Amino acid sequence: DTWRYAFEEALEEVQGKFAQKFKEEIEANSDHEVQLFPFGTLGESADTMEQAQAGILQFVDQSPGFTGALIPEAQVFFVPYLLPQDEETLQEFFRTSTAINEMFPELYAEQGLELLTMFPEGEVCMSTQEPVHSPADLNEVKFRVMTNPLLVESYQAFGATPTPLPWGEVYGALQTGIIQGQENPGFFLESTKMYEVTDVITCIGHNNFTTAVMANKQFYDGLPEEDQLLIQSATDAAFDYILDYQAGLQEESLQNIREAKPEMQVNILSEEERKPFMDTAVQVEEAFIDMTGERGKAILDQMKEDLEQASQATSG
Ligand code: 6CS
Repeated sequence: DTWRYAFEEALEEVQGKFAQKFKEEIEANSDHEVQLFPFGTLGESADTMEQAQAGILQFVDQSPGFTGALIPEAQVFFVPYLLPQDEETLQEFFRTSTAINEMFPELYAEQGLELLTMFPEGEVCMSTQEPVHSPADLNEVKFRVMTNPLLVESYQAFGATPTPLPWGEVYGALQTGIIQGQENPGFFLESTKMYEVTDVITCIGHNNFTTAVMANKQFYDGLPEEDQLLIQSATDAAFDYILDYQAGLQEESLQNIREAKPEMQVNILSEEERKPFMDTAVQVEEAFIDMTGERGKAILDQMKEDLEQASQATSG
């Protein structure tokens, strides 16, 4: 039989690479076929999530940035400076986190989804028309964020005017001046040619783009154990593959952008310049707890514990 799998990016972008590896593993080890639906073939992220919940799709990759209404707790990934900037610690965290591997699956299950994995896609940087060296520089900047209330809080705290939009509208909105900024990991800034419609890239180390892959739960629960194990091992293989695939990708992408547009400014802010952005974390954390209550707080606390353990495991 054929399993349908949609994701939010193109085939040769990170989510597409993950999906291709997953497909390869499933097809090499079973008679099942996986049909891939890249961004744009079935609508925006909100559409593919509905299709996955309805069972029209068996698999979907949807980033927490679009899961705000469905699973508010997943917004924890938008507390600035929560995730470590050190690559090794970050990867250890995603591999071992109790919050990710035990708590989030329960929340996704309530929405009819079997959470298979979450993985990082790279450091998020801003791309804007004018240089950004402090929150004051974001004043009056209409800044596109994914459709997620906590990201709105976060960019408000950064001094901007956050404007939630689905991905498909971003390039056009920058071109026509409806917005003047957006954020994304380096590879995506390059592949989607954000440098054509913005002039400055600013990295402040505030986040790493997290995404999630899930199956329709009814479909998954109805599978024989052997197929569930097949899906688990294909997920594990794709997870390892995608972390390896990303080694050096951020720097390489920023370099390619500089080559494609030599006048592009790429600014990596200093610790001192980052400070006022870092100071907003407390306020965004509070907003997160206001939005999600006890359950959100439990996830946040667990994540902090997991991060601490990941950091200890990788520093010694
Ligand atoms: O900014 C966005 O909406 C998109 N960014 C990435 C890296 N992946 C998919 C998502 O739709």
